[in-house]
Amino acid sequence: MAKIVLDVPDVSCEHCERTITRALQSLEGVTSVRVDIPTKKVYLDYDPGRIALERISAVLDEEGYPVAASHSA
Ligand SMILES: [Cu+2]
Repeated sequence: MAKIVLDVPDVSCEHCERTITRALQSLEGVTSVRVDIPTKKVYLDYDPGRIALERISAVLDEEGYPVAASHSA
């Protein structure tokens, strides 16, 4: 299991939080999603053996929330 923090600058409100949480929680291999609106960060627990970070980034991109940077947590 890996923990990662994504910088997602377009996060601005609870609507963004819901959209991102719904999109990521439905992905196989993602076990936990937490969006922090004030800091515009997404905290993720995921299994790198089941889903690649690139796939997670692509899904966020499709939802309209491009990832600016990622950091291991
Ligand atoms: Cu919003």
